[in-house]
Amino acid sequence: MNLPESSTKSTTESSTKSTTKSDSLQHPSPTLSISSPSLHLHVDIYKKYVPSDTLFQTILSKTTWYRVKYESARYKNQCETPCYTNFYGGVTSTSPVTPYQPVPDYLAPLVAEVSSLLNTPFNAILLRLYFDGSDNIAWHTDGRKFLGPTPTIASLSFGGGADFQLRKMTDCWPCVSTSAPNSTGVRDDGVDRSEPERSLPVASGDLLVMHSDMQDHWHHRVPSVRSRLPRVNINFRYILPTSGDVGVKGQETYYKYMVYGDHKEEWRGGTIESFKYERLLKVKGSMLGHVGGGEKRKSIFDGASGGGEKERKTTSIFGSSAAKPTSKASASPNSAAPSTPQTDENKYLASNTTVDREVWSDLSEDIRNGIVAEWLGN
Ligand SMILES: O=C(O)CCC(=O)C(=O)O
Repeated sequence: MNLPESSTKSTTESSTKSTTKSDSLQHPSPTLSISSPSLHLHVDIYKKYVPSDTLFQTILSKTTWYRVKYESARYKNQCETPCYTNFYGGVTSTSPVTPYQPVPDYLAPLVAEVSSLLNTPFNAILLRLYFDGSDNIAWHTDGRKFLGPTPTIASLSFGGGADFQLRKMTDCWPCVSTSAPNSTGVRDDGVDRSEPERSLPVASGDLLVMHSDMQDHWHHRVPSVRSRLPRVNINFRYILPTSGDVGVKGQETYYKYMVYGDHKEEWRGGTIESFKYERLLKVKGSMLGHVGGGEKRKSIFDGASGGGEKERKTTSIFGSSAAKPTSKASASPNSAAPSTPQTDENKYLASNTTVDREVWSDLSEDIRNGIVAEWLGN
């Protein structure tokens, strides 16, 4: 899980700080640059990009958090995101997406600063609160058509440290099945096992930037870890204004999966459940340092709280309009494109035309696995 020397350029000298920037934020050169065109791996890390934790404290005190729930209309069960989230911005404040949350004042200077640093006018800001070590985000790619083919994704961490993990994919999407390896040792789940996973530790104030074509070749995740202190991640993305309806739909997807889930009307009406950090501390604070348990609670199906909550049964968020196979062997082997690996996930998607691929790819691997397993009758 270490970076190869050949693909890693480390810059340890202190960087030149711009005199035209605000006091709280500086414009350094990357502390670490990983640039490997052959591996399609392009990551820059700016250690301590935000040197003080004043902004972290402001975010904790001001941000409203959602634990997004997706309900299955058919089975009346629900799944939840594995961390607390919110989303600001989008293509434009006058876009058809309503209600629209503008970037709040306390984040606007940061967005301007990171945009200036990376020469990208970030307009879609994803916030995540990993309250304790149980909270996580599963393997995924941030690649979406409406972000363009080589999106620059900036990821700023505050609070507890984390391992930002990367795995190389032969097929970034889809990526779920577990069929046997072929003669070259590559499984058709799309994971390239000939390349070791990478793990990049990120600490409070660190800015990690992924760029070039890596979203087409690498998944990333932040796994559960025992006893992690509260951690906030701000993810900066740029929805191309030229992406038209696809961009608007993408923006809606972000709002759905970061803010209101299947409860848009409650959100509009102001009655959807939301959380302030203070309240979470009161309700869950005493559990800090005692929950987590990494592997034990890695599944999103374990529920939102640090313990005590009953396990939830999870079923398809799409209402399972796909025809279930009568047996695994009979699951329409020719229904996907010839070049598409015949994974269970592909079979599910091939027989379920109502699933929006963009929405599907925004789901975490745990959720997708659960849906496919349910469809298979496991
Ligand atoms: O928390 C992190 O560092 C990563 C967040 C992430 O991967 C995402 O928002 O897509």
